Amino acid sequence: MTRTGSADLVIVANRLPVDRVTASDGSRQWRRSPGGLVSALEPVMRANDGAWIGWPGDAGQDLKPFVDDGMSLVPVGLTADEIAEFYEGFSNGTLWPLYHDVVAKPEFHREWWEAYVAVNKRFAERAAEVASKGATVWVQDYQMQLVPQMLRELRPDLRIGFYLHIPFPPAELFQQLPWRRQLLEGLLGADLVGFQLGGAAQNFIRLVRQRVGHKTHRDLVYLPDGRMVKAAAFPISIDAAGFEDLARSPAVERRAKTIREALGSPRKVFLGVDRLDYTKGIYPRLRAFAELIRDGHLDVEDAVFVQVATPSRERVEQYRILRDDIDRLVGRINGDLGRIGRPAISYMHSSYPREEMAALYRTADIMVVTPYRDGMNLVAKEYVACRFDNDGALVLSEFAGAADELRQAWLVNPYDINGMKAALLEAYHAEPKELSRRMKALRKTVIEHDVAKWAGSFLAELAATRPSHGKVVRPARRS
Ligand code: GDG
Repeated sequence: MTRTGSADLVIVANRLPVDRVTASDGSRQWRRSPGGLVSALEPVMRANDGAWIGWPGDAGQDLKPFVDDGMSLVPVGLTADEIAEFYEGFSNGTLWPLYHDVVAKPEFHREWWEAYVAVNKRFAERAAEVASKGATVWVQDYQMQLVPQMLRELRPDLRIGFYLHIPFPPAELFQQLPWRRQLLEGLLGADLVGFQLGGAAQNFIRLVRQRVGHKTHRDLVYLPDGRMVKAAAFPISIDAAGFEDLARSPAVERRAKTIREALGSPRKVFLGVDRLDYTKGIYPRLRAFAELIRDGHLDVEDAVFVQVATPSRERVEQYRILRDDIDRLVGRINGDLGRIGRPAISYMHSSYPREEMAALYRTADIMVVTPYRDGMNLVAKEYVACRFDNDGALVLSEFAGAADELRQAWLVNPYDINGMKAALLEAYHAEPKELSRRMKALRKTVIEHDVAKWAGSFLAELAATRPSHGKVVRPARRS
């Protein structure tokens, strides 16, 4: 019999919402890592004696649970081998490329799978210990797909939700996975499985019918034991008001002005902001921009492309190759097309505080978001939230989940360089009236559907899936 804990709401995610940092006096401290998920869940966590289970981000330590700023945090340690096999291996070398249209080739290794099973088990056991009787547990993302089933076996009294932040692939691709059935069964441990888009939920339902043989009807799976599992779309969003407030602050406004001057006060600034990831389509977007200069449609005196690529998964081979490819491309473009003090591309491989991101969004006349495949893409929504003057243009890939909602963007196919060139040029020459018409509509969507609404609707739906079962999550208290 597993001991039960006191948390009425438990979040299980690969990472804790804090980072270990070394202070100036050499002591190790926790720093809250800002992110939409944390800020959306914080109020509801406080109202429900919430606990967050996750990996602290470095090897070996098994730290005691602790309270940070009113939130109970439960660290799960990973060994160096587990980081290599569970995290860099199965999560980021197998599932990530497989779930993103095999943009890169997924690798299948049995040792990686075994590590994935072992780590998911550890997370499920921790969740079983901290959850109170009848509590709600919300499991996050592709690193944790076996947790719902493992947890249900340990604690059938719980109400369990799962949310996938990345795309869920069509059956034709998912089928490649040697452990396809185990992953589907893992997810079916949840009462509600949430996806970014309706198409992903349908892919899941179809696979469950074909591969596991359960009866399904529309968005429901009927299990032999009488339990039902619902699969539905909950498109994630951002703290839109928080971003807008930041963008309106005098410090950010001043910084945006300084950035533009430092760039040589060009007529128009193009901007890309991404984790340095092969799914994000950084390469074709820079090529499209460079060709516009080479062809004489744009001039480096008038236009500059600022690309921020945040370091990511640097120990994974494909990410190292990508970094070299982008370095080489930027070097070649600037070598061929730049003039003294006027590079065509201003490239930063670095991460910045939130204020600097807001200042960059304020500086950018044309935001370019061109992933080959993306679950949602929050950068596109953050840009829109910061454009309170109703100006600025968004060029957005059709293959980002965000394209489903942000219809008034200039939508592009990142595989079609000529199409992208035409859209970049159109956005560059767009009249203020056209920009304002589009941006107003985009802003309405982003402001009305923020991340608090996303979390609230998922939790409400989860509570409704088994109304007579378990405790009901209390809504966040308004401050
Ligand atoms: C996954 C899915 C889905 C980036 N650089 C810096 C920085 N960022 C912030 C951005 C944005 C976030 O990171 C990136 O979110 P995205 O949605 O663009 O992409 P992924 O990291 O791939 O996220 C994605 C998301 O999960 C949520 O479900 O939308 O599809 O792949 O918020 O602003 N933030 C700071 N400095 C940086 O240098 N402070």
